[in-house]
Amino acid sequence: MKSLAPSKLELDPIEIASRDEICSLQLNRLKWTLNHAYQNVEFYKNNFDKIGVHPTDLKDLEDLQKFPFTTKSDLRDNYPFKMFAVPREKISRVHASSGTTGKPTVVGYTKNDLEMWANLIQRCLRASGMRPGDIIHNSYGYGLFTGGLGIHGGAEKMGLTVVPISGGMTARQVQLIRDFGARGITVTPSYFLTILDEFRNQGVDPRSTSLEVGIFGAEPWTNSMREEIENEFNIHAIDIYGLSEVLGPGVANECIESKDGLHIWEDHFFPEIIQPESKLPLKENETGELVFTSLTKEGFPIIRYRTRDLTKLLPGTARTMRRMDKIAGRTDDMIILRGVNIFPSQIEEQILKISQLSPHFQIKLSTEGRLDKLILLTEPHADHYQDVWVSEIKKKLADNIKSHLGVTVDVNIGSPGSVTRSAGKAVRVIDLRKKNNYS
Ligand code: DLL
Repeated sequence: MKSLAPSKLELDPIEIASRDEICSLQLNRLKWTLNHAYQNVEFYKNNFDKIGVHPTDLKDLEDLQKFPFTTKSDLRDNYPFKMFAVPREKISRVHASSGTTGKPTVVGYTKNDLEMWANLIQRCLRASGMRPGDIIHNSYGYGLFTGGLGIHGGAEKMGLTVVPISGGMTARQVQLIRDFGARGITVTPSYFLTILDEFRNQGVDPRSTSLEVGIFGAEPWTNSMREEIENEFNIHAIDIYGLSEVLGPGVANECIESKDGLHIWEDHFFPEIIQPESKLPLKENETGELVFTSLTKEGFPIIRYRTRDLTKLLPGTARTMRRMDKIAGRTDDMIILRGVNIFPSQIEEQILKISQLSPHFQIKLSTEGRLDKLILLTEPHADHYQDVWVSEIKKKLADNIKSHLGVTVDVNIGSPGSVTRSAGKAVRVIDLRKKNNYS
């Protein structure tokens, strides 16, 4: 595959500035943010006062550790608009995360915030190999979810031609990718696999399209999945990360020339990694929960937000800004099966080692007697389907999971197409033990 990396001249100078320059910008912006939040959001004022910290206590970047964390339930308690730091009339747009339980989390953006978001998406698209004039097929959902409109704003600003198709209507997705000749696609990796199936259903070789780059995020995906997608489609598969509470897509992005983790746009977000139980800070290269503080947001500043995402911080490579490793999973996605901790991404890796199996899967947890049970639903590739080897493959996958993850699971191989598909984020785990579903 040819190199699509931008030249140094195309980058924002801060992307490759010295660490000193980045840190000094962060310190100034952090001071501004703490003050802005304290003066304008009652929640932050009360939260800081409760433990006796004041924005003026921040003298260097480490001092941020003195300030309290913010959690999802804090945002819910302040539903809908109480976390806004500007009068409601200054908020140009709201987004909300659906949330499987209780109230959604509402976030708001001023005109300047939307401008900053568009600039960062532009940075992400450029790092992913897109160039002004390209066509981008945007299959992230439009609406309250930040994926569709977030990408859209930055793509237009960059001078791309945007196809705002959103999720769903899979046959139409294939038709428009082919008819319009998109160079890039933005979509969840699981929905992209569904699009891949549709190419095959229509008898079209997925390697024959104009697509060169896929920018995948909104859910965890492994490097094994990258390999699978890059081989099947002959494209570059690039990771984009973000969350509504901090921005939406565009908090961090991989660079096409290195594909070695996601560079965090540190001029706008300050990352920390903490040990989730003790909440103590961890060092570079130590895996824990990712925590973010915004540095420039006006409408919805966020201080030390506990994302629940598990990763580690790494030094810069293609950019001087630090990287985060691919997300291993979420603290609330972790399955504890008979005392063993498992993430769906570890199961994904084992499935992808077996060439006859498709990458679609779902995990069902139930209780049998006193024991918890994990049933793994998978399916073969349509063109590999032969009854004769199903029991052999079942055993192979169960054995691999047992030896790599240390748990016994029941593997169920259905017919091709039997695993439920989604047009956005995949629902990987159905937990019947607690009688509620989460993804
Ligand atoms: O998913 C924003 C987004 C849209 C990101 C499109 C990338 C592309 P939320 O719905 O608030 O926002 O969900 C945020 O999704 O805390 C992670 O658990 C997960 N997530 C997002 N990107 C990635 C990624 C959007 N690249 C939550 N890898 C986050 C793994 C991701 N997980």
